[in-house]
Amino acid sequence: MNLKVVLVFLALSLITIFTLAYVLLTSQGSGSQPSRCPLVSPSVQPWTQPGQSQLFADLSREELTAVMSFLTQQLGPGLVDAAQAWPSDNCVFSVELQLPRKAAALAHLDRGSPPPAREALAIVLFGGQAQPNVSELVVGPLPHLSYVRDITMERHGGPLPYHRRPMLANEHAQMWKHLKEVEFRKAPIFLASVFNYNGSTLTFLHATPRGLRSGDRATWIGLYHNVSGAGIFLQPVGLELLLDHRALDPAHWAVQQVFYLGQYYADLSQLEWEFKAGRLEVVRVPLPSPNGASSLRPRGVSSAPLPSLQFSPQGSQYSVQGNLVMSSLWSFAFGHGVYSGMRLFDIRFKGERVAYEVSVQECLSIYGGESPKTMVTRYLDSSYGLGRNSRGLVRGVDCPYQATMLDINVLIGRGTVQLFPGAVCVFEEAQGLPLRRHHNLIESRFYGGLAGSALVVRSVSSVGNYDYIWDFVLHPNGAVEGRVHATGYINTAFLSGGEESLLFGNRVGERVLGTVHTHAFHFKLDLDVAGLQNWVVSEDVVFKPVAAPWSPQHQLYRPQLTRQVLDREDLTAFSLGSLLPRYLYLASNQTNAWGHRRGYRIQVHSPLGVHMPLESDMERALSWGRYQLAVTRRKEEESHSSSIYYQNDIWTPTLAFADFINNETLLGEDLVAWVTASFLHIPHAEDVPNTVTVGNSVGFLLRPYNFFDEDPSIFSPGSIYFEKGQDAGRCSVNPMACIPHLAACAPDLPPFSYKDL
Ligand SMILES: [Cu+2]
Repeated sequence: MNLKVVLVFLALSLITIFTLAYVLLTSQGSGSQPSRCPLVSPSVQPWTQPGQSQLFADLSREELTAVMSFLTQQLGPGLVDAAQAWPSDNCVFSVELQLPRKAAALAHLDRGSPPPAREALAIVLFGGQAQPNVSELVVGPLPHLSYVRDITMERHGGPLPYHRRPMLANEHAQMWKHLKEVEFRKAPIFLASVFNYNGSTLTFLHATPRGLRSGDRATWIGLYHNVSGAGIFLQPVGLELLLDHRALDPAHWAVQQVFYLGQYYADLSQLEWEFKAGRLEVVRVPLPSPNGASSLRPRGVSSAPLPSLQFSPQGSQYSVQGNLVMSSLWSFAFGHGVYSGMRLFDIRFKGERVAYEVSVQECLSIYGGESPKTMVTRYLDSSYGLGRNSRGLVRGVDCPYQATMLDINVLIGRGTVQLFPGAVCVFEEAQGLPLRRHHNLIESRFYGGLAGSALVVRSVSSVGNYDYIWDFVLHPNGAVEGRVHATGYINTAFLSGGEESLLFGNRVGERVLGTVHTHAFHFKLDLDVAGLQNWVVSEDVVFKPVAAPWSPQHQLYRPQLTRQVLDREDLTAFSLGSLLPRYLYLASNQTNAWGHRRGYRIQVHSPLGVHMPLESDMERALSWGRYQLAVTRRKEEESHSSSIYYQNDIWTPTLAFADFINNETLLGEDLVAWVTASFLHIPHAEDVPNTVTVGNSVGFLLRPYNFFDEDPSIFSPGSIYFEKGQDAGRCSVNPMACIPHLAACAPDLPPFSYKDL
């Protein structure tokens, strides 16, 4: 090869190298698109491994539909779709998963037995029978249905009287129709002049329970101004009516009482008559503006920057397969009861089960006020349906933008399946706080730490005015947290101006009283601490005087442990306001490397709650609220602490929680801890338009206590350690130093879509 050819070749090579370098350098410049990060939002995988259990998975659309058609066949031609049914009809009100018995579930999960039959629980309203009743039917086995078993008697100790039934859409709609078409016609001038009523500007809210004794179905109904796009809850007009709708034939319904500005009247005709005669004191309430106090439309600058985003440059560290969520540390199955809402099963840390079930049982609020609707209100939201009232969550607001969104199918109140797209979200929560850290300043210099990051599963129940955000949070140190935040609209009453009004809350609008109420939440924590056999242990400390051994004339007070095994249920029922032992844990008979019983500690995160006085005739139905914490022996017949039938008959509970506590031995038994978290809410100006989540959160924490031999988070990926003399800025030394390189890519965010309004 001659020199010329070599030079030309060299020149061409140099040009190519420079061109390539130029292209590469400029493509990383500020004006160009950065490259895409690896996949960051794991999509939901369908079931692929047949060995994995579906025991706790909610019924699928196909399963719900199959159960519905099977029941339609079995129950005969008289069955009406619940969406069209009248109280005098027979209809299937709801279908959901019938949870398997624990023994059968564990035999399958732990010992390879065949899975228990997958079954559905149907609640059927038999309004068309000679003795109208509610029946609970177990239907199975899925997918090839062959039997229907009536479990009403075994579960409730007798038939369920029909007056305890939940509300059908038609009954609800007919109540309003009755008011509009029968009652309002008795006072056209009063309604038009005082409330600007034009036929569509008023709407209604119910108080529950519906009456004053068992068998009643008479509801106090409050009227509110209804303006498109604004929450009605802050717009009471001051008029309330008591409608008796006990008769199965609405033709026999009647308004029994009318309340207006502190006075009770026989009916609206009387009010109209007094008004026309000029004898009625009134407060005219103008129609609220659509952009008024109760509107959530943004006010102020609209072009403000969006809140900061959290994203995982290396992709999310968890996966979701059907209803199974797995990370390198945790695995659990989740479900979403149509009534009871969020629940987790078979929660395992590094493959070892720590809890069989962690679930919400009830969500109660008790109101006080001058108006009859307010003073009788005790909402038990499980009867309205914590799952039924969930809806799609909004990316970037309700959950971090990159969360995995999961759909829910429910069958309730109508004969067809409803899909709530994205009503549950799973995400990693970067907590902006080290889980642990230490900067060693004494002797050798080093730093070790781990950023706090937890796996969260969330859903939100929008039950009428309020929104309850339910979170179960799994931390890298083996802790399991449950928490609920309350937000949404407060309930209000018309501010009559009477002297006593302010005994029931704060004024939050021109004629609006934010009414005092309690929030109480009940959780079931079926822990299995290193097996089923557990003990309850309390530990605390007392100061004991001791003469200093080396100088006996000096007395020291030194703290010393007290340890006690609480062996009976009566000792583990801690009433509201009583002192909880500072440490209370469930222990196994297994020991850790240091000879201590492996345990999980229970902490209740709640201010001092408020409970209904024991003298109240409704207290027994709410008796779980007596205890901030109670540990009982686990029994299948003590699966739930509340019942959906209490809302419409709160006076005769069939299975009161207080009866679970009957001094049985707790030594080496399968135990359930029941936690009440609650707070008092005195609404104030800043609850308008919505209560904020800040400060309105309660819950519990389950923490390992000698369960491990050391803090297991030392094995967590992402642990940081560097020491003096090392270059902490080098990626090979400190993984945190790799972040700028990893984060040079743009996260491949899912598109925003929302289809659940
Ligand atoms: Cu509240």
